[in-house]
Amino acid sequence: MACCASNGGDPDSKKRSDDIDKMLIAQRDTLRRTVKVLLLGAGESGKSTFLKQMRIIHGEDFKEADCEEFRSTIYTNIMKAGKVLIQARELLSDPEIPWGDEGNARHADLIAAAPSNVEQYSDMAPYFAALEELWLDSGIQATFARRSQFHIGDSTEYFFKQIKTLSSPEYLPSKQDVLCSRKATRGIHEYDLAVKKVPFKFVDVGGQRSQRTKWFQCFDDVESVFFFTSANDLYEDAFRIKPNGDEYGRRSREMFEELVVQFHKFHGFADKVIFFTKVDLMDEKVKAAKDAGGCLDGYMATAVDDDSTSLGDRQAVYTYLKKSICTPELREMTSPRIHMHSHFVNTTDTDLVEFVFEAARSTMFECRCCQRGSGLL
Ligand SMILES: Nc1nc2c(ncn2[C@@H]2O[C@H](COP(=O)(O)OP(=O)(O)OP(=O)(O)O)[C@@H](O)[C@H]2O)c(=O)[nH]1
Ligand SMILES: [Mg+2]
Repeated sequence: MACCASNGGDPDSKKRSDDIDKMLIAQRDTLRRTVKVLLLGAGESGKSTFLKQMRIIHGEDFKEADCEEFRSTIYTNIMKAGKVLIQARELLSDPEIPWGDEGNARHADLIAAAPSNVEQYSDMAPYFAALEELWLDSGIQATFARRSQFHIGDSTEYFFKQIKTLSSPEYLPSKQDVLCSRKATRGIHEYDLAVKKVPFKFVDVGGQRSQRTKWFQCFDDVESVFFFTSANDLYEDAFRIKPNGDEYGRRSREMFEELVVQFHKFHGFADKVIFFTKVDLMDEKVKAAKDAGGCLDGYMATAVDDDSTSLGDRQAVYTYLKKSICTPELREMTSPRIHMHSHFVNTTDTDLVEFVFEAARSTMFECRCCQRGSGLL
């Protein structure tokens, strides 16, 4: 298809026109071949972290200047975590948590009064020493040990452990720091890259309640949906480690169900890959439960229907969590046209994400080739 009329015998115009035609054909070909992947799931389930990994592994890696942009996010993350710990220590009861050193109460007052959002080093500098002292206090450590009872960022320990490095004016976030930093996604973010010469378009949408209305705007031409859910939160819910029962599990199930049903209705075929994230945090708990002979912090595995599922049996827990999201009813409802696969992953581990994405990618392409609907979960 010629896009511009060629201008008589002018060879320059003719060449320009031919070049534009070639470019348009190439663009159309790229568009046709592009695999659009939608990243969906609850807030903080690891979608943006996964996208950062795609960028590191297959895209334009983070350079020093890119990492620098995360500094203020990291300052803000640690400041907010400090405030949460101070407040939680005061509020938690049964038993109450005393200060290890009463003298730290004045550090707590300083942090409680500080602004939550920190832009630059000079704004953060007056607070590093207080945060460092607080983190070492046995009262704050005891509070942190009870973090299932309140909400705190999953990278809190990671950043507090290196607060000395963070407090240097020369601090430059590493790639791992970038992966562990947390900023909620607002709006819709697209990222294009090529994997083994196949163009991919990843679409990252915020998972917090206010952002979820935007999900359905992104459904056009989607070939695959990667659904993210935190294995760690599902585990805490399923085994009643969290005080509010099956809240996270129920919400994740409903979210996934709605997604699958909507897709089934409007699109028919589309892969679904479920990523059970934060498996590193869950594994710590599974191990602790195993060491304690199936008990964890006094909670028993009473909540699961299947008696054979033990809190301390990693494989049994994985199977249980898979079934809890992709329920037999859902599979029945959507079979045989929807392909579902699942992976357990620590999204902050680049090697693991590379491995898991490769597995997901090759299964996706296999399924696409044979176009058979086998529920692979
Ligand atoms: N330990 C651990 N932390 C993780 C993992 N995945 C994500 N995180 C951390 O969890 C926090 C939230 O991750 P995000 O990728 O921002 O979550 P999101 O799903 O994009 O959240 P929204 O944008 O609000 O929808 C970040 O601090 C990540 O570093 C994981 O597998 N293990
Ligand atoms: Mg995000």
